[in-house]
Amino acid sequence: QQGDPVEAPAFLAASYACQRNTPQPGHNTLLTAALSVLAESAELNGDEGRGLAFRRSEGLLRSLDRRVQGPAELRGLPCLGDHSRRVIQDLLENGVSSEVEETKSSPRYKAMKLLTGIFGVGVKTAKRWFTEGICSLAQLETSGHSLNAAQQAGLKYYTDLNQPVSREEADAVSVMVEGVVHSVLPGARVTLAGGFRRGKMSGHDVDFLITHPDEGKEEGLIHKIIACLESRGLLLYQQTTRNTYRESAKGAGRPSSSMDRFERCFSIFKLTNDSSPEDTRRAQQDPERVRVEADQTGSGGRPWRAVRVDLVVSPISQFAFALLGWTGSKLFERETRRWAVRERSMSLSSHALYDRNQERYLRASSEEEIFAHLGLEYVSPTGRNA
Ligand code: TTP
Ligand code: MN
Ligand code: MN
Ligand code: MN
Repeated sequence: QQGDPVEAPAFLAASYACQRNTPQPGHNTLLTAALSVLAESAELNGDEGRGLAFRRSEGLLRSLDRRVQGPAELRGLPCLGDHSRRVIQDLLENGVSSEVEETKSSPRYKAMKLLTGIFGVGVKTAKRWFTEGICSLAQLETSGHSLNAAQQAGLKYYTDLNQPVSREEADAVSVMVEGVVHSVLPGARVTLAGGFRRGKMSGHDVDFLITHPDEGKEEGLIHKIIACLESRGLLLYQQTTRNTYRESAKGAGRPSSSMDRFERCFSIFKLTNDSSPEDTRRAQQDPERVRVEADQTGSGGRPWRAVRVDLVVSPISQFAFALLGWTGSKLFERETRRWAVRERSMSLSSHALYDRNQERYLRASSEEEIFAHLGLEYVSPTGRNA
């Protein structure tokens, strides 16, 4: 039973995910998938604390550079609570965890996953519907509930939006976005953020951060981008929010607040089947030709699919913070902010870094500088898959 104690390398003993390099997909996918189910189930129950505990365990296992073969190898590792250890032990010994299997097949988990899988539907709304006995899309449609615009779009494009976006599709969307942004504001910069910047091969959406090297030129840009996308018939849905961020003498706002206040747009793009990055590039030079080429039948009987796209506009002075904040993963972000507060007395947001001891903002023009301010070793985007 008692194996030799394994000396964990320093980076494995690190208890914050932002202290570790976490590549994709990791060597323990059986374990991380199982813990992810339990985390998700807790989150869908509105139990944030419990969800976070499972996410931290999952993140730790993702960062290991080898496959765990037995429970003895877990000794000395941080982040793993009793509950997670029990689940991992089950999986290592039996190849399956009854708790995870029961969770996955529970009506509540299945219904909540289905309902929150609708764009525009959060945990609170899904919970209310589930309590009323709604467990399927058909039941929701006949329930007589009035849905807001986002939810209507979410229902309409449900199948497409729940089909993962491939790397190729993300590249095609990049070409579309770059074309539009450069036509409305020459010199503006478009950067792919989110999971694709972390090197993931698929995602639930495509995230872009947009800025301009001259501070102020980016003001009002989101509306011009949307107008142009709409005139080209590329948008199926969009909801735009204006920038409400102002630096204050009191510091970088509530440290717990994860919502930022950039000009941004949650949207659904219309991506034609034949829009490989090359084809999309050609389409912008010769729209007529592609319309003809795209006239072939795709899934669902139409020659296009719906893709979720997030567009965020940042002033250049906040760009490094915005990039760090919008690259993720969500756990990596949470952990970086938690490190900042607890270990450095700083508050980090997607806009700024505030030093509470010095009572001043710390400037940065690159992610490397932010890590340096925080006293963290730099972790490249592909290592942030916690
Ligand atoms: P997501 O697009 O939700 O996640 P992801 O790109 O990591 O993974 P997926 O493949 O499922 O799309 O979020 C990307 C980052 O954006 C995430 O680190 C958190 C950040 N973000 C904000 O900062 N504010 C917000 O309001 C939202 C929705 C996301
Ligand atoms: Mn427990
Ligand atoms: Mn994303
Ligand atoms: Mn997103």
